[in-house]
Amino acid sequence: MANVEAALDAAGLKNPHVREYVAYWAEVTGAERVEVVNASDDARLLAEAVEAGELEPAGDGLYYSRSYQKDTARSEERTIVATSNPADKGVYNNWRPADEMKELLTSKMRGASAGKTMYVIPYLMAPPGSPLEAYAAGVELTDTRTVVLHMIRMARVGAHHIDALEDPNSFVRAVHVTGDLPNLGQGTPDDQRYFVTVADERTILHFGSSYGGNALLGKIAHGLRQAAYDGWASKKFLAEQFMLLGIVDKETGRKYHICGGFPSASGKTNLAMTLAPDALGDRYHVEFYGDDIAWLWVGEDGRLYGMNPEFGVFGVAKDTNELTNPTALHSIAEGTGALFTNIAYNTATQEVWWEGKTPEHPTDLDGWTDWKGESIAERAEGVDAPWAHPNSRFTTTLANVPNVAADFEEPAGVPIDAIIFGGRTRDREPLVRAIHDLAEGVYDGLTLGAEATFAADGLDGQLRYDPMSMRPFMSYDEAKYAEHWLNIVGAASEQPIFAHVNWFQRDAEDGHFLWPGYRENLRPLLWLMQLKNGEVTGRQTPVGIIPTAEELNLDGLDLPAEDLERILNIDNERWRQEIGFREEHLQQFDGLPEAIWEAHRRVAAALDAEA
Ligand code: GTP
Ligand code: SPV
Ligand code: MN
Repeated sequence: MANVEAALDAAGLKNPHVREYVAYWAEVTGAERVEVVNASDDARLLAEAVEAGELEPAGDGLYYSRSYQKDTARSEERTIVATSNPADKGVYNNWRPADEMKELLTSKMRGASAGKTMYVIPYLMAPPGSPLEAYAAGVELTDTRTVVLHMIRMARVGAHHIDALEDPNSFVRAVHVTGDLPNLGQGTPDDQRYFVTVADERTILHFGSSYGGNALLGKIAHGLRQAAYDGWASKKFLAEQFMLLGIVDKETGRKYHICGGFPSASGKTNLAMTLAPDALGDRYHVEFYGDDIAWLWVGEDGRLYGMNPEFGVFGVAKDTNELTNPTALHSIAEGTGALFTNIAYNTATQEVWWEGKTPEHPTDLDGWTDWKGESIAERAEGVDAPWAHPNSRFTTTLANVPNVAADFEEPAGVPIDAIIFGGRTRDREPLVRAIHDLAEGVYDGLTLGAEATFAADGLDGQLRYDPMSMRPFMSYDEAKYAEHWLNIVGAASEQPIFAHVNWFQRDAEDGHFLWPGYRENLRPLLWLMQLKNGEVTGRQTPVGIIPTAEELNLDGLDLPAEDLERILNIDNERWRQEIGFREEHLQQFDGLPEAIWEAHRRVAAALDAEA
């Protein structure tokens, strides 16, 4: 059994509530040792992980790891938000009673870290000094060293973050126990994994994975689920799966800030890290603030502010290359300390590769292993499975991103000019449509969706709705969530403009993307800022304001006229079908604010009038 007191003393960790919490879970999990972690322990922990074979060197200051083959992504079905109030049950939060879940998770975790070290990771999900700092402190306990190394990159880690709390008992208790991965029945009726946030007790209990958001508990369990609940309970803020970027107009000296939600794997990281297209680079500069989470609140001056609570990026590797996302490549270059998970690795040369890194995979197969660790050269004839897992990722700190904003750690946050939503939609959704009205903007967010991944998942043309891109992170009743949105943003003295964007419309015949996407995505955002400034008027449609072809800055971009025509128009018939789907979707949410229904009826009536 671990000598907890001695370990905490040695780390100078004095907060009595933290000490009690660590001692309790050390006893439950049966960990052999306890070790308190600070960010300055990174180099030693990396060396230990390499020595233990948990990480492989992947070039100078770069590291590679593989997760267990059945543990490669979040599992929404196994994720639960528990409270003691049945009224918190929503459609997406898989609500369960807090007592039942604490008992179940305690039984799963009992003795499950025997023989292992329990790392104590004090962290902060905010820049120090943030007005929301009180909601940002946490202590993760984990039995996996690579999780610690990820946390050091993704959150601000150090004992000082929790020793000086205003209320010493106000920190999130985040317990991660990996479990016996080969024997957890992942994806079977006997699945043993549970990812539980006990939101009204600010306690997170995750069992049965060591991957991504299942295991790095500062990120989505705290930064999204717990924070969304705290923001609502306190009536103070919103916590959303949003990217956050700045656009500097070097000609006028003005700076704009845009945040917005796209469902998982729909382009947040790519948009936030984007560079201006070459032809526009002399005038505009895009600044990176965050790629996955934004907390939003109304500041003392009455404006809406946003900040990224994270310290790093956990980005999708697939299709990241010099053309699509050069800044992402620079942020994981040699010397950055980046970690790669589940991509392909060359055991002889220590090189890494993923689909889309280069147009073709390396031709010399010598030494190459796929994400499962199997030799590519020795693959059976006809096997052409991807070398990297589709959800393979890179992990790097914000400071490594070349276009990170100079003020990214500014505790005051940045004023928000626009809130955008974007799904993966192959038809119907134009390149951009702008919305001035708050209720209609919130309505648009609530009806955000992406194409179902598998055809069998839904009806033809029907989306998998993902309100505000928060479906997997929703922690309380959706009707109350909508109301909270109207209240928070409605309280701002200067209203942000809303917009819906779509980079993924395809040609019905040959399936090509009608819009080139990536760096070109700056163009519709520039139009949106011009619209907000009253410099352009666009064209009013039943579903929002769409740019005219003349208004969109297309300098240096060669786009077929018929493709442009398609992405700047709406298909009334498809939209009227969509309205029917939306009605069913929204009816699930009992007690939705009347303002949302009014927006829905207004849009529906405008479409009918034009039919
Ligand atoms: P999570 O981290 O899962 O929340 O994902 P994300 O929303 O940050 O998505 P990300 O930016 O990583 O993009 C996911 C995938 O979409 C990647 O494979 C990108 O290459 C691709 N993608 C991103 N932007 C565009 C675009 O403008 N056009 C096209 N065609 N693909 C894009
Ligand atoms: C997502 O799935 O939206 C992610 C990755 O950002 S994870 O942290 O695993 O949730
Ligand atoms: Mn995400």
